[in-house]
Amino acid sequence: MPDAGSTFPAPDTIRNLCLCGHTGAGKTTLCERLLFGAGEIKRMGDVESGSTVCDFTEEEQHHKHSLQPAIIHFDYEGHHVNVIDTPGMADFIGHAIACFPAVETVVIVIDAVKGIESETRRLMQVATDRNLPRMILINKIDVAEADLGGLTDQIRDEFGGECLPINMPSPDRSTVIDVFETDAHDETAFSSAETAHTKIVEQVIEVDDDLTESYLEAGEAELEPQRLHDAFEKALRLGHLVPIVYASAGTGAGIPNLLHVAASLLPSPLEGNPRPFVRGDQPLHTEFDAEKPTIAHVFRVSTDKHIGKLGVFRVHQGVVKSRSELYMDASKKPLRVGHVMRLQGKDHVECDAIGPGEIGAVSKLEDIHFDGVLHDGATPEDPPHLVSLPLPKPMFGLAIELKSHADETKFSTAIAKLQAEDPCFVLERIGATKQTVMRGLGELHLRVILEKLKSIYDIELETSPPKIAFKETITAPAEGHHRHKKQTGGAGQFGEVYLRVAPLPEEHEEGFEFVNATVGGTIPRQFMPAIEKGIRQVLADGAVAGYPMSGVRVEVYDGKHHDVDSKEIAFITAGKKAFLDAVKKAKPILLEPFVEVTVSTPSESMGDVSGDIATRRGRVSDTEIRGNTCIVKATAPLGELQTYATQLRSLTSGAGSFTMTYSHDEPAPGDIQQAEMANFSHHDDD
Ligand SMILES: Nc1nc2c(ncn2[C@@H]2O[C@H](COP(=O)(O)OP(=O)(O)OP(=O)(O)O)[C@@H](O)[C@H]2O)c(=O)[nH]1
Ligand SMILES: [Mg+2]
Repeated sequence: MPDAGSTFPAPDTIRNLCLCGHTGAGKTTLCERLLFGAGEIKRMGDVESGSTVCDFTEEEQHHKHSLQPAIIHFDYEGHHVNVIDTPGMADFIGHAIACFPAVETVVIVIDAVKGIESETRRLMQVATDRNLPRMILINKIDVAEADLGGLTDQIRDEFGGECLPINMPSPDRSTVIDVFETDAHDETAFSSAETAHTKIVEQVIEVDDDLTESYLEAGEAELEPQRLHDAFEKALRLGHLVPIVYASAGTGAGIPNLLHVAASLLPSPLEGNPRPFVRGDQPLHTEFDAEKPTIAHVFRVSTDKHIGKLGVFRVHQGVVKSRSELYMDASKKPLRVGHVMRLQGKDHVECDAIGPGEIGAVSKLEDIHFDGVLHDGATPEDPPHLVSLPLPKPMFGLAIELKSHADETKFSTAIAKLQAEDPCFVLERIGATKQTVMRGLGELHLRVILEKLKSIYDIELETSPPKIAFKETITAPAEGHHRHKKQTGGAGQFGEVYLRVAPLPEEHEEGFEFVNATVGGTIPRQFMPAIEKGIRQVLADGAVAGYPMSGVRVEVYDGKHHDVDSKEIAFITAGKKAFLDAVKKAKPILLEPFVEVTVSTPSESMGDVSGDIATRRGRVSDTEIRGNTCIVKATAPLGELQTYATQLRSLTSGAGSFTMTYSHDEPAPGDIQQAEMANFSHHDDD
């Protein structure tokens, strides 16, 4: 219950949902319609003129696509509804997935004309894996060529018979007819309202034995609406039902029904599935109770031009109050929460408190970060955590250099901000190639980052395809030996090491194992860390071509020491050289990274695209034609794809796009390995 001075909605009146789906399905336009329908805005903006509430950044208005999540809220039928509009382009899909922990329902929006697309599938899968209730929204029903009946069948074929319409478009598609709550007999655009009603009721009651029994005995008339409602929530929670709804953000058809479904039918926080919180390795059950200690998960960090860093969170327990103190993860430093606020696109509405089950934001907290948990600090050693969602791993890289070195400090501040905002953007210094590389999910992703660096931070970069970061490994067991002896003036250095190396399986987590198998104190225990240190230096710097080495087990089995001359430094050198000696005989090879690429191309270019992938040592694993678009899936060496963006543009007259994620490592072609190894020389340092 709200305490004196703080007002927030009761958890059973809150609904949180996110709209996600393939780019262009109409999510941002739908949000505009929802706000308009709920009376929050007086005029509807549109994506073309850049006047929507959700696509409010300069980059979004320029590209006419959402590039980051936007949060809106409205009240409807006595309920407080939060909706997250997410970007649908594959390059920015990490942002969409990152919002899943904040909502009870994932609404997958499908374009009625284009049908099921690549991101539709991906998002359905992630939401299912995460055990989140799903709803499918078929948008653009106004478009005459849309085959609504055909698409509905296809959805049921592909995603399962649990996908069932809870409303149906009218024959002229200007409105929709509810078929779940009312036993309608109106005419519909396809199939019939009666059949749809029977199907949905029968699907829902299956989750409740008593309800099934009374239905079989007395028919629908005896079903109490509340019990049917509870069964509906349960069916959603279990994934036994995925409701399908129809709408047109363009004409407004189906929007009143969608508002009603969102506000009153979809699960409240109390009716949703519990999130996988843990404390240490124990599951932690959170309760939407304002009196309990605060647990709020930060699912997004953004930078606002006027108020700076903004942490957006979802409260899973307790309350986040203005002017309070909270802790972030295991940090012992208290965070002073200034004002908390609710978000409406770019606007912030300040309030006293964000209650349990709600979504809110806090500004000016430098220490807040993505995927962190805000809590009251009662158990600092064992703070609550949310099991992280697997986000796509960024693999598309660009080597960068600052045009002006005067920008260096400015650049590191800007990059830190961009990284905090974007869970799928990384900047890394690759020791082996001495390059600084930025990585993202695709070419457009990095292009937008370069645009932001220029427009917001006034920084310009030179970019080039990065050199490939190979990895070294061994493929056979071998033995190595080194006796290090040095006499410089008075004190000498002495250490002797015998060791064996063997390849480790690819799945090995660290990729390195060090075992002391000496007996009888031939090498005193205190020198083992020095030997390991020497070996780790080789692992980091490379043994045969200057790339980091992994996948090696090392067993030190014999050696000699000297009471006076054996020092740490002597065993570091002996370990290093014995290891190098062994690696030379252990059939060392270079591995190159392979990625999984998903290319979307107009169907007529499919042959060219597949042929081109083959010339890049790629293997096509799947091709699928959807309307005029073809999706080609392949695995290929990352090194062959560095300039792929340009090539794909020319193959498809600019219409193709692709994304890639890390797949696995494979031995590099022999000629490349030989050239890399021939170019490498050790700088001896003893
Ligand atoms: N005919 C018609 N056009 C629509 C409808 N909804 C959206 N559009 C148009 O479809 C295009 C894409 O709409 P958006 O709302 O930007 O789509 P989105 O899903 O937000 O796209 P991303 O932000 O890229 O993920 C725009 O030109 C809209 O005007 C609809 O119901 N009917
Ligand atoms: Mg959008």
